[in-house]
Amino acid sequence: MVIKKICAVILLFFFIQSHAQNNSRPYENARVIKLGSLTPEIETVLNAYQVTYLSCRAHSDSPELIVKDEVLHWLNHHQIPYTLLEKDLKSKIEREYQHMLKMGKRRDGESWYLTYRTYEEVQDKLSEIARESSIADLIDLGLSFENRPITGLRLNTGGTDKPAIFINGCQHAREWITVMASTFLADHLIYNYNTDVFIQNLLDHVDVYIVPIVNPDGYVYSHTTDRYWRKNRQLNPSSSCVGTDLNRNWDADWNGGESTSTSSCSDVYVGEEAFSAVEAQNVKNYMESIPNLKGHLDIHSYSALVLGPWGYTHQITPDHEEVVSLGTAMNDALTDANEYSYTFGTGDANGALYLASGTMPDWSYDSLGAFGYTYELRPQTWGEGGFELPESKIKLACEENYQGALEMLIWAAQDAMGCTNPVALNFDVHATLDDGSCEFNMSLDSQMIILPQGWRIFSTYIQPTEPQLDLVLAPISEELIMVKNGIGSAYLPEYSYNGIGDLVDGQAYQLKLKSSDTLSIRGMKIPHKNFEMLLTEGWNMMAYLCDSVSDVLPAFDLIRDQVHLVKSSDGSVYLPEFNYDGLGKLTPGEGYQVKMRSTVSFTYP
Ligand code: 0X9
Ligand code: ZN
Repeated sequence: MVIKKICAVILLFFFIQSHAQNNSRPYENARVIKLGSLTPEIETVLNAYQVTYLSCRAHSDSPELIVKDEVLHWLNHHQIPYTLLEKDLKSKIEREYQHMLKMGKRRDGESWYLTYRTYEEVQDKLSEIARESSIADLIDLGLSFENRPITGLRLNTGGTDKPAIFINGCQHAREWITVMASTFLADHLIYNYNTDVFIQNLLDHVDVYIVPIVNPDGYVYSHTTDRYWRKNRQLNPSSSCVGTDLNRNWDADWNGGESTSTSSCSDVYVGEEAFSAVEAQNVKNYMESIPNLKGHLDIHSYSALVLGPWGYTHQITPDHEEVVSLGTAMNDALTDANEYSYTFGTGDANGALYLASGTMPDWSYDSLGAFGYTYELRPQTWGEGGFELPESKIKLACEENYQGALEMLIWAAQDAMGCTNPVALNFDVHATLDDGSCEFNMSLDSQMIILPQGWRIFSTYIQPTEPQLDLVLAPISEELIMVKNGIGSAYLPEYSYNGIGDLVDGQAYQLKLKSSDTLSIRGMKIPHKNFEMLLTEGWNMMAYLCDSVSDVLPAFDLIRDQVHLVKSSDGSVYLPEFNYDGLGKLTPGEGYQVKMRSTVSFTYP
């Protein structure tokens, strides 16, 4: 009786064991080889045997392949040269699983990065990070084909309109290190925010979105059933082959023929159409909703590369110089982190990789205008572990990825940082956060003008250093609806249309604000006592050029016979003909509509 029970327990144990993890099963008697050379004839035969291409190079000259003995026999028989890279793939995968079993329970702090983690463990980790941090929120990008949540973190320290970057791992299921590295990135940015002023400053300038697993179904499948699964798990109509290569399903040269296939059985299957893969569609929708997205990192493995746009053509982008400078900076940071050499390139990275159509970062660049890069993390070769980077190297890869990503944060932050004081000489209209670099010329003057909501006629006694009207009004551009001059030209900030051009000394302008604001203008004072302005017959928009309030009557005394009326923003008028003065004072910052009986030259007394 007791023995029976023990046997049952043992059997149950093996049953659970064998069902919990079978991702090595397809690799019974499988080996990895590197082919000497690949001809179209050989390729046809290999495809018939359904070999798995590890480097996923559609037309690599010497691909790395997973093969069974029947393929080796065929190669031997035809004297086709190859080198054996791995003679027992199954044990390699099983060893990795044993490591997860042994180390999996140690989850505290840095121990989490000692072994690879399941989808559930990653979900728990993200929730825990969000719960414990005040700057991180869980984000929900929708569901996968098999209804698993695609989840990530948004790091936001407050404020709006900040530049943002988006980082994702695991478009390709088997690239497990990318999940570890992107989780590590979120985890450590958040931790360092509280301890490191530099990181604090960076995160105060840039929002960071991190989604470690954009392909949950594939990732789970690579843990439970097939360690080298690459695609998602979407069913294909009228085919028994499952899955679309997410990184071929984006609408940038989709199905363009570079490392692509229209066969649903291929590892680089492009899908029915662009965004036919549920996960690509959902992640796309989310990315499109991020305001101000400046950069994107799509984390893959393996090869130790940094790839900039474009990946589908050898042509260079219009931003090539900046693409290269950021790419090189990131590549150096990845390399320097642990003195492990990474290579940067655009296109096929000078032959280090291959061109690829329909990839995610190319879509980010082409459709969102965000600089999209691919990282291929450690190792460089299959010999160093391939997709199964040894657990002892997980932390190293994570640190490299962290340093590389930091360069993108610095780059994105620089865009936002600058001198935000409009009165400064080096005022930067595009800066949203002041970096303390403002320089002031103390011999210059400035005028503060309080502007109410709605219509108002304004003028200044300052000759602005930068007279372009849109620059003069940049500090209030958020509130500004439109500006008109006396001859019917307009400046419309919403359309970035400046039909007025430069602010003209002595002229007043009508402007309309959404709500009241204060404008400060810096430059040289207009010497009003020498400043002659022409008041033409009919209506004029006249500036007030003195820096203090003065009475209306003496100001117009010399030309009062030619003046029909003077009117201010609030409708008060001065009618010399009737000796009626509803205006009283002329005020700096205000402008006046003046109707003349004839043209005269006028100077403020
Ligand atoms: O083929 C891919 O999708 C990526 N490589 S992987 O081995 N992780 O599958 C590379 C895509 C980017 N390629 C270029 N920018 N050339
Ligand atoms: Zn990949």
